[in-house]
Amino acid sequence: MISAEQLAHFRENGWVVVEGVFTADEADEIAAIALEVSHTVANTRDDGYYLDRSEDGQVWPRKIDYPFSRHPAFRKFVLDPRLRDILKRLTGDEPLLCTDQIFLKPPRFGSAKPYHQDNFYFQCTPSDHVITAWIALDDVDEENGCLRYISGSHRNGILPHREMPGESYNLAPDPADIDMSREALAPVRKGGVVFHHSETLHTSHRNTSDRWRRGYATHWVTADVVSESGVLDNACFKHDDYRELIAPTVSTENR
Ligand SMILES: O=C(O)CCC(=O)C(=O)O
Repeated sequence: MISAEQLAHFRENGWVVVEGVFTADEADEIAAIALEVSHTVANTRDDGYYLDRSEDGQVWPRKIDYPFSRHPAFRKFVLDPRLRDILKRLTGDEPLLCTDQIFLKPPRFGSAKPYHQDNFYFQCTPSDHVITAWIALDDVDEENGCLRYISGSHRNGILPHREMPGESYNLAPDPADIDMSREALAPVRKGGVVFHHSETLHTSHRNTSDRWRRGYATHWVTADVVSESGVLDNACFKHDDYRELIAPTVSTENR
């Protein structure tokens, strides 16, 4: 599922696109459930969270936190062996799902996410064993807000992050500390996955298209990872039924 070239790209640049991990139909199904679930989230969050509106005036949460806990279809989707096999190739060890989020950018209104490093929040060691797998639920390109990376930034350590003016939920490094000459775009078709190292600088721009841009971000660790932030305390892999969920299904038909 992941070639030697793709592995080398990940090691060199701190990110890589792998197309076709899931089918387009599988992505469509999860995208539709994400919209249903987002209505519940929109009704239970405070105002600061509602950044995005669609043309018809509907308000959408910028993201759904912990989708793993919100719907059985999400659990099955993110623990799929096709995804876990690639993660195992990237770290050399069994991947464990730590936490997850679904980012929603409605047509023409989806807001930007500033440059940041995931491990600024997670504070995990060793950082090489912490990887984000961002699953495209729509075809994603420059227009609707694909991920953008600073290639090689995973080798330069964590930059200080500060609150963005008027956006207390977004912390970002000083733009002067970001080498924009190394910026690369990561367009991907629905069902494809973009993998990034926990210390790779990444961002996404506004959705200026008339299409949705939904992305399911899953954050993975290996068993040796420790954290100073508490992110592991309620990790998905600590749920009672996690082992059962990743167990291979044995067919009883031919017994
Ligand atoms: O989907 C986005 O725009 C942001 C994703 C992100 O920051 C992440 O997956 O770590």
